[in-house]
Amino acid sequence: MANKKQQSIIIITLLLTLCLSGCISQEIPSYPPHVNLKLSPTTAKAPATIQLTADIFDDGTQACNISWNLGDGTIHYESETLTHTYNEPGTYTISIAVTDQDKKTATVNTTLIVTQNIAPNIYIASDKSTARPNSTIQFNVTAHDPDGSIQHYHWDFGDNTTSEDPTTTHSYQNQGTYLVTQTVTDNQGTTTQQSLTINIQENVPPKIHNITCDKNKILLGPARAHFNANCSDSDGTIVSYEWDFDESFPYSLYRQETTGQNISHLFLQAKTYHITLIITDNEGATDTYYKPVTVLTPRSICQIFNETFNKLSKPRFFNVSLIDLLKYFLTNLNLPTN
Ligand SMILES: [Ca+2]
Ligand SMILES: [Ca+2]
Ligand SMILES: [Ca+2]
Repeated sequence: MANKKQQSIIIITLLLTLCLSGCISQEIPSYPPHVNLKLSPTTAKAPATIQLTADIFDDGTQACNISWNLGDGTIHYESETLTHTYNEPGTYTISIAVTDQDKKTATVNTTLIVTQNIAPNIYIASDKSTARPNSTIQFNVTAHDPDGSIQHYHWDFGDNTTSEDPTTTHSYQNQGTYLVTQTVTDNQGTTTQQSLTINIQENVPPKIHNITCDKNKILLGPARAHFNANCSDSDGTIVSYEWDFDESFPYSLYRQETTGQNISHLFLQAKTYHITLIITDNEGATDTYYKPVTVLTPRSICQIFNETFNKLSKPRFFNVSLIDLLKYFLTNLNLPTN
């Protein structure tokens, strides 16, 4: 019995050994890799920077080989993650091929749509287009991005100075014409520009061309005369006319006018008045004009005639005709001619 029992144990042991050894030597099947492909972001505007991630699962003991085709002619190897920029709008087919150690390959495709970015709209303005040196000019920009946001403002004032503020002020030191340019940049890096011109000019002083008088003959005093100042200011307006009639009497006594482009004056003395007019433009520049006006009374005319007659007649009375005498007299009167 014992021998039969021992024989049975040996047979069972052999059978188990044969069975186990057959099972171990059987080849374990290899599966191809499994790939999850992810894009971030999934939609974008050009230029679009996309992050690509491949989650790879494989039953092998060695790393898989990776081959990317990014759809715009770019081929990339090895890396499971990468970042790529698509500069042009379009529909791109992105594929990744993963091959395991057993040469089994999994290929995954996905589609990326890159749309056209819309450039920002822009409008710029200044509070003046012509200004004086060192005066302050205000600049404003209104910008809008229909499909994004404005990220950056940049002023170029044309005199090698810049500003990054949307609303700003600037002054120019020198005369000249300056091209001012604003550049706005949206969140995709697309820019839009607009320019305007600023002229910087010095103020042109006003000019008194002449002063006319309504009396072109002898003014008998007391006599009233009317004066008109012919003036201009090529780049502004004349804001004041200040007259000085060289009057020895206080103006307040006779309520005489001293301002205005057209003015009248009551002359009370027989003498030569040195009239002065000063005009001022809207920026404070002035011009001055002098006009002599001789005022004579009948008595002073006779007095001057007598003095002239005596001066001429003493040495050579008989050589001087009456016409010559009158010519000399009138010449020396210094009469107003206009
Ligand atoms: Ca495998
Ligand atoms: Ca945009
Ligand atoms: Ca002026």
